[in-house]
Amino acid sequence: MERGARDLADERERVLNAIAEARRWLVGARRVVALTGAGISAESGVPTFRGPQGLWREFKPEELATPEAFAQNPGLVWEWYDWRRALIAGCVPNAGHLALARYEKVRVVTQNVDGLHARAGSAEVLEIHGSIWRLVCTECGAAREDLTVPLKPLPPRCGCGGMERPGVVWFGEALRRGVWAESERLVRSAEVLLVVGTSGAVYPAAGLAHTARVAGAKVIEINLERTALSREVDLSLLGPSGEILPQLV
Ligand code: BV8
Ligand code: ZN
Repeated sequence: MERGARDLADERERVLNAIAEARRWLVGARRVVALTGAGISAESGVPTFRGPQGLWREFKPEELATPEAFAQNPGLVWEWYDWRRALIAGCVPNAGHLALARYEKVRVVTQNVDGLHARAGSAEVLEIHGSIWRLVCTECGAAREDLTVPLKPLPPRCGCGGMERPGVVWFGEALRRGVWAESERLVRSAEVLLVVGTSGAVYPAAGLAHTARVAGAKVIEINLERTALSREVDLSLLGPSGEILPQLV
C-alpha cells in the first residue's frame, strides 16, 4: 500500500478509535451538555462567522453586531439581519442538530441565533446569544417572536411606535443573567461536555469549556480543524459535526 493510502488508513483508524473512546465516556455519563457554535449549522447552509463565506458585503460581523453600529446606522444593521433571517428561513436542521435532538440526556447550550436546534426538536435550548427571530422594542422593551421574511417595514416597529432591534446579544453587551447562570450550572454538573463547531473566539461563551474541565467533566471537541480550545479538551474529533454526532450519540 503506497504511503498516501496508508496515511489515510491510519487517520481513519485514529478517528474510529477516538470515536469509540468518546462513546465509552458518553455511555457512562448521566448528564451531558453540548456547547454549539456556528459550525453545527454550516452543513445546513448557514454561513459561519469566521469562515470564507462568513463575511457580508465589505463588513465584518464584529463591526455590525454592536450597539454602536445599530445606534449609528440601524437601517444597515437591520439589512444584515433581514438578509440572514431570509437565508436561515431557507435552511433546515442537519444530521448534527437531529442527533442532539434525539439524544435525551444532552442539554444544548448554543451561541447560535438561528433557532435550528429547536426546529430539530431539542427541548429547553439555552440560546446564550439570543435569537435572530426575536425582536425587542428599543422604547418600551416589549419582546416578541416574528418569523416574517422579509420584515416590513424595516426597521420593524413595535405597537407603541418604537423601533425594534434584533433580540440578540451584541459584542460589548452582557449576556442575559438568567440564561448565563443556568448555562454555567449545567456545565458545572456535566460529566461530558461536547464542544461542537465553535472557534472558541468569543467570551464568555468559550470559557464554558474551561469551567466544565475544572469541574471534572470530560471535554470532547468536534470541529473541522483545531481551535483555540483544542489544548483545553480531552479529545478532539476532527470532521464535520453532521457526520460525527450521529456516530456518537
Ligand atoms: C461581553 C449574536 C461584557 C449576534 C454573537 C478581547 C479579548 C477577549 C474578549 C473580548 C475582547 N474584546 C471584547 C471581548 C468580549 C467579546 C468577545 O469575546 N470578542 C471576541 C471577538 C474577541 N465578547 C462580548 O462582547 C460578549 N459580551 O463580553 O460582555 C459585559 C459584561 C457586563 C456588562 C456589559 C458587558 C458578547 C459576545 C456575543 C456576541 N454575539 N452573536 C449575531 O449572531 O449577530 S457572537 C457570534 O460569534 C455568534 O454567536 C457565533 O456563534 C459566535 C462565536 O463564533 P462561532 O460560533 O465559534 O463561529 P465561528 O465562525 O467563529 O467558528 C465556526 C467554527 O465551526 C470554526 O471553528 C469551524 O472550523 C467550525 N466548523 C465549520 N463547519 C463545521 C465546523 N465544525 C464542525 N462541522 C462543520 N461542518
Ligand atoms: Zn414598544
